[in-house]
Amino acid sequence: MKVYGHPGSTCTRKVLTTLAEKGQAFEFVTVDIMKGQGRSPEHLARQPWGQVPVFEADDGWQLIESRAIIRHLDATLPGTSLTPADPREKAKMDEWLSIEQSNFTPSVMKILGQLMFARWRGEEPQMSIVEDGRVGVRKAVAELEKRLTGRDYLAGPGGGQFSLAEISFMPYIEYLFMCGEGGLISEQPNTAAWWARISERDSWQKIRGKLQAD
Ligand SMILES: N[C@@H](CCC(=O)N[C@@H](CS)C(=O)NCC(=O)O)C(=O)O
Repeated sequence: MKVYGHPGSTCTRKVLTTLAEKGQAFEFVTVDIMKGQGRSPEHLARQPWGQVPVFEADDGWQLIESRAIIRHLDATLPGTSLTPADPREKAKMDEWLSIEQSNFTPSVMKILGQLMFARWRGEEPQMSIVEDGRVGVRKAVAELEKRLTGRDYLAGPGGGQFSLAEISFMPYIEYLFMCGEGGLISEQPNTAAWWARISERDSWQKIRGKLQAD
């Protein structure tokens, strides 16, 4: 199997973390989106928006969209399940994946767009956009904080189990810390303890930190 991606891409990292959790070997094909390789005709044929990641099975079957890919990998690969078996707890996992996609990540991207990408382009960050992003992140983190009261993970019975819900949040949280906005996470005790717990996993330690393609 192959993953077309970029090591610094948040969406690629969800797929790589899932594969690391499963202990699965695969071929990584770098598509250097920083150098415009996403816009090549070959890549546009795989991903019409020119984005990464793209998953390709051994028989050539392809799948785009990071959250669809990680669900498919978890459903089909051997290894510890990253999805709760109980239907209500699975629904909770899906709820969190949706909150991450619809509420948390768009606000994080407002912050990263200014404090990371604008700076890389040599532009002054627009702090009104950053503040707007902080408001959205605080709202989502307040919900994380409530959910994580007396629990270790977002979904699963009892104190919960590490699941795709955690994997979907991790790359964005790392980038909040990298651009100096980690306080949004670390100032909330349950969320901070959860982040410490999940970010020390071997799978994440393998994936995190790398920004550039080789
Ligand atoms: N909804 C897509 C979003 C993919 C996405 O935004 N990928 C980014 C990297 S994290 C990308 O390829 N950006 C380059 C571009 O948009 O040109 C997914 O979840 O896979």
